[in-house]
Amino acid sequence: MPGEGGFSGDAARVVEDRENNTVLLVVVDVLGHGKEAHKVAVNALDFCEQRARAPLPEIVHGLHHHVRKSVGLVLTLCRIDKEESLLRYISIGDVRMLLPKYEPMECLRQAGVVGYQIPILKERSRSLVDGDMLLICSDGVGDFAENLCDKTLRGGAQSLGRFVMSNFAKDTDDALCLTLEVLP
Ligand SMILES: [Mn+2]
Repeated sequence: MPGEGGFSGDAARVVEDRENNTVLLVVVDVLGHGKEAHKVAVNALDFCEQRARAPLPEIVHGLHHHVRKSVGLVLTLCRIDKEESLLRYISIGDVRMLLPKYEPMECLRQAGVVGYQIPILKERSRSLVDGDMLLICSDGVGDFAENLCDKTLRGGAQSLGRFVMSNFAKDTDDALCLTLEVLP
């Protein structure tokens, strides 16, 4: 968000586990803005990275207790199993995850704020195919789904991320878009 000295309460991390052939993706949006929110966001990502091999509900539960005394956050946490070509995820609050390409879908989110109140966590899954694109966006990114076309999707994950951020990032909130492409 402009005027926060470049500090963002939105943050993402990708943790690759070569031994298990999995990738953990974390996107958090901490309530509030600026330096303080950024500190909590980095702390939350570190927490998730340190537990990268734990079951997803366990990570979210642990994080809920970990940030309880600071400020709340919303998140999408997912793990991709490359061997099974499977995406497992938990999404709490307003961090959208979309797979716009084959069998387009928006992943289900549960209401709640990690650190304040979380629901009974439901891990969901969906299989991935080669060429699949995945976007995980904070609510600082406006609605772009209708503007995704073959052309924007063909350019790969980086150009898709750039397209979304340059056209749909709001200047009233922090904004983050993590994009991923499944390569054969
Ligand atoms: Mn936000």
